[in-house]
Amino acid sequence: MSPTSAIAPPARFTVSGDVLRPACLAVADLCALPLRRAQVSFECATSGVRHHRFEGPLLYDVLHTAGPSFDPARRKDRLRFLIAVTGGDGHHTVLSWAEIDPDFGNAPVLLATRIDDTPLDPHGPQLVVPQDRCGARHISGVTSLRVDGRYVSPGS
Ligand SMILES: Nc1nc2c(c(=O)[nH]1)N[C@H]1C(S)=C(S)[C@@H](COP(=O)(O)O)O[C@H]1N2
Ligand SMILES: [Mo]
Repeated sequence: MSPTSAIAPPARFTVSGDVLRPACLAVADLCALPLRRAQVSFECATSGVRHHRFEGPLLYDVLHTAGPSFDPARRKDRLRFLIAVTGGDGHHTVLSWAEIDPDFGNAPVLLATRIDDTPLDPHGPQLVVPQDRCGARHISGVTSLRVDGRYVSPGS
């Protein structure tokens, strides 16, 4: 094995859907945004209580950079937007835009670039939802962030 073959290429992930600037990014691209740290504990249904330290930008900042296609002047217009986050193994979750928007839930959800001081470049970023008691939304190896603004009440 040559010395370089042990170095995995950086994983890439997409930011797509109802955004003005869709992108295919690497973890290194996230480091251009302001980075936050979070120390989290969560309970896994199968492996018990886990503790991790994460670093990365706010998910809000990542998606705001992509430019969700709502009317920024109308707060109500943001309420129909969802964010689908998917890992390379198909594990996924959906958040609402309002959950992370500073005008609404303002949850400090991160898209981590490091876990426990280990860079996530070869694996892809990890979703970090510090307020969650359960670990299931801490999706590792994120391959896709999809913004979807089609959610309106039936009949509206
Ligand atoms: N991609 C991916 N991320 C995932 C999961 C998964 O199955 N796939 N399981 C989740 C669950 S249920 C838990 S409890 C945590 C466990 O994280 P840890 O083993 O790194 O502590 O990862 C979460 N992230
Ligand atoms: Mo879990």
